[in-house]
Amino acid sequence: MSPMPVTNDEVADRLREIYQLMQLAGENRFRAIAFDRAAQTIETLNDDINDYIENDSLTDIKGIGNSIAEDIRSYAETGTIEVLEDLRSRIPAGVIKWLDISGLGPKNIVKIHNQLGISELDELKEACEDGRVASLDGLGEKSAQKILKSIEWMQQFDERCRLDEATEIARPLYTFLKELDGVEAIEIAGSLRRSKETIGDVDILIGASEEHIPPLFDAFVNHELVVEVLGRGDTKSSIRTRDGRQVDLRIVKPAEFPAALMYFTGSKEHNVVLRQRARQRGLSLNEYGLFELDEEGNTNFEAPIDYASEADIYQKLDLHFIPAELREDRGEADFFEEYETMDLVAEEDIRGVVHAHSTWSDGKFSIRAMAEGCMERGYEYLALTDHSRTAAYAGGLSVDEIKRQWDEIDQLNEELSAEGKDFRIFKGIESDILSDGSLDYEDEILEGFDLVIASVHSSLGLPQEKMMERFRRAIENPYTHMVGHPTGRLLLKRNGSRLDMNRLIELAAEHHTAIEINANPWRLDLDWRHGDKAKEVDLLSSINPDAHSIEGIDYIQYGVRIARKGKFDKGRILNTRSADQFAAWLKDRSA
Ligand code: DGT
Ligand code: CA
Ligand code: CA
Ligand code: ZN
Repeated sequence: MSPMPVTNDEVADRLREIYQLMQLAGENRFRAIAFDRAAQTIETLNDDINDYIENDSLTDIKGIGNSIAEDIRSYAETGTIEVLEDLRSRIPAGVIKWLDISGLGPKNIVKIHNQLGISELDELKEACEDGRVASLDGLGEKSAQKILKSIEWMQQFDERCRLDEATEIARPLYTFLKELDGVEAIEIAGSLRRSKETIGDVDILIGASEEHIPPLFDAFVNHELVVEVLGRGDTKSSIRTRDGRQVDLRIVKPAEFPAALMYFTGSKEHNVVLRQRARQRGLSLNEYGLFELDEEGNTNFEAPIDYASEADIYQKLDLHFIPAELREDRGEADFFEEYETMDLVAEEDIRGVVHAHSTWSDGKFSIRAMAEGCMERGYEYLALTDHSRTAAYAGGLSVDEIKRQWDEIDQLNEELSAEGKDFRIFKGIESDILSDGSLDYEDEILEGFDLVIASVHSSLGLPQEKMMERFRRAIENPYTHMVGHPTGRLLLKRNGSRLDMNRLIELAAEHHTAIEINANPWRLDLDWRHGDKAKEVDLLSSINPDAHSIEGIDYIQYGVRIARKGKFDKGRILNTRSADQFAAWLKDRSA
């Protein structure tokens, strides 16, 4: 049979399902993990998986051995994988959801499922309430209550939250803890420090000497935001905040702080690479520090290596300092072995606000007010991009309204200059990409804009081929400067369109069209996982707040974090340029 085209994401999803089911089936842990690893690799692959299938070169992909390669081929040829079908026939789908219950491991899941014959979340809840779970060997009433509580939290809140939500939760706790007696060092760690687009729990790390530890934990668990103490130990306490989020606080000796920070920043995969590098150098790296290995290859805690910072530890591993955003085991160790810096874009590099809406469409403020909001924040220009006419639900502009808006912008620019303000407003539009890939106005109108952002706002669910065709036409349109929020995803709410992102990025780069990094924390789209491809083809981007209000301008901070994670240097981010340079690029993109 000849293979059917599949998407990278589809293949990754199937492999991850195998991983989850294998855990529940009690299969060999390492075999299960291999599927998870393969899923991760394929999710971030720079090329189309179909090419590997056609060329019979799947095993060239790191982490894909013969057996998983065979599974992928079988999926492309038959739409199914034998091992997956076998697992599915043995384990009901409902039980997979149980893996998300904190404090309930695969072994107990299987025990409950087998002995009580239940597989739905609601059935599990009932069994916790009526004593059936408590009656099982090795579980008991306490476990049942714990599971029940976790299910209730899970049903009330998503398991993960957005980057902005986690930032807002961490900030008051961090500020509060920082001022307490005995705190010698404090940092946010975990996925929040790594700027992931969604966060499981917030991790905070403190360096303090022993006598300060108990009062610090007391202060933490009694903070006004805390509604539940999940655990309290000698080195770690976990709490639940009002918003239902978990925060872990760990306190270590000040001397151990850099190593602990490195460890608890993760990612786990990055840590694995660092530990391997340590071993290759006769050293042992763990959360307590860096030590020599003894003759048997065990950590010699009597022989610690001196360090004063994370940078010192990296140096002992023959690496330059790796920014936290990049610690995902995506080639960062190889890069920083050779180079000192990736020159990642920083918040203070951003000079202009690109992609904002006003009351002309669905924004909350006038153009003047938005411009003032930009100036207050120190920005030098605003590229206003209200919605186009097809986006009627969002107050999209008719041709007549566009002409009037242009007059208003001309007048505002004159006023600002008369007031002695060095600020410029560009005439932009966020044009819908229609179903056939054309933009929303005739060329004569499109020509009149300084900036055209082309975005999809309808029929997001078309088949991949149709979506790609729409984007191809939009990208090839000479009036399109930039693609807006390419996938249209809403984090934790709605999946994005099915796209071949690698191809889309190549197309955009070929046509000198930029793809924005939409900084709205619901979107963060372009996804940072495409950063390697973007870097490879020199894709230009712009960190765009998609602001519908003055406060919305501040979303730029999240976009910068994602851009850094996506390996963008300042040179590839258009709104780091001056107003004149930005204007010059809008006029002639190949220059
Ligand atoms: P999250 O909370 O799901 O968004 O992701 P993280 O990365 O914050 O994960 P979390 O909170 O479980 O742990 C924080 C960091 O601590 C993690 O990135 C690496 C480190 N860590 C935690 N548990 C382990 C472990 O079992 N093994 C290793 N190697 N590292 C761990
Ligand atoms: Ca975490
Ligand atoms: Ca944690
Ligand atoms: Zn939009």
